[in-house]
Amino acid sequence: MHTTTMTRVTSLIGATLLGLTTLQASAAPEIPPIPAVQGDVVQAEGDFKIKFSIGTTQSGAQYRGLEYFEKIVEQRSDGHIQVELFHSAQLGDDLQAVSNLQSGTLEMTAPSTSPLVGMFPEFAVFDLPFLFPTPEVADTVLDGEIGQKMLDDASRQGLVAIGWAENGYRQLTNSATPVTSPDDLDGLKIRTMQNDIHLDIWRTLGANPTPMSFAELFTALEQGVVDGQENPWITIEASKFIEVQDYASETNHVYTPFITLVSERFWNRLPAGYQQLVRDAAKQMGDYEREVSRTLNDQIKQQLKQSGMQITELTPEQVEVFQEKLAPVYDDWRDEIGGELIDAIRKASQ
Ligand code: KDG
Repeated sequence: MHTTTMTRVTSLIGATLLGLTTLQASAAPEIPPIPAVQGDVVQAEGDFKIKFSIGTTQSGAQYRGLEYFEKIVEQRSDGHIQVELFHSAQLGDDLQAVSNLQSGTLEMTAPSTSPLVGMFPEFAVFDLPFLFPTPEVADTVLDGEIGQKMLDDASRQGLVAIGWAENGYRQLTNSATPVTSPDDLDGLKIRTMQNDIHLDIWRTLGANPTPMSFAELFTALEQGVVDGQENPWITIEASKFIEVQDYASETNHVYTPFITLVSERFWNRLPAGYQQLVRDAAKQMGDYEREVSRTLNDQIKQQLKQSGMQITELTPEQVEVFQEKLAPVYDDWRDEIGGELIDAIRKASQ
């Protein structure tokens, strides 16, 4: 092929590539900027270091929240508290990070509540399917009396629970088939969090669930150990599951919160002024993280579609089929979780 056509072809390819990247770039999610720090500098004795480690990746909404937390604490302590952030389970997955807090080798983490149900059975209420009809109802419950009591009750076993943030509504993905009804799940190997209610949910729907740490999930999907998994769109995108999952169904089947935990050993060393500062910063982090999570949720779903993931948006009738099939899960767990708590949360949804 002689040169002129060569250059024309290459410039053509160049142009298309440029077009694509700008499309991708133009589709880049608009993340709410990290807010300015509110509040005065807190005067207190001593210098401290906080290592704050999470299991989700650096490009997720949760890590943005941590960056805001770091900014608040360092500015309002006038540098006397230094914060170092870790992501992608660099300092251990949810359960390892929690035990590092108990032993005092790590100062803070913010896991999902689901893997902690073994330690805090009351958290199981959050794993009940279709419990929170909207994120706002979740906020009402978590920021209200119920949420505060749960934080107080979870401040034991060497931990201090100081706030909530949002992992979000979970969506099913898999590498085998589009899923529009429970019948399509027959025999599908689905990874769940290490949580008996989630195992019950996917067994009840007819799938073949396997509990597994989040840190092992991508490799298990890549190697076909499991066919599918379920997480919020932001986590699906940030964890690059599109590389190993072709299909997704917008099930919104469970709303998972993150809980902000501090090592009690570290907490007891902090002067009261700095304890209040860390508590305030955790609240502001949670509110900002929720804003990022909700702003990104639909944008990320569109971006996954643009990038080739086949997403099924279930009709209300199709969602109802899942809800009816999962109704027995409430009977299975009512006594263990406590009917009073379930009814109180359901009341908050009315
Ligand atoms: O640290 C990340 C975890 O909290 C993890 O639980 C995320 O939702 C998650 C999952 O599927 O494990």
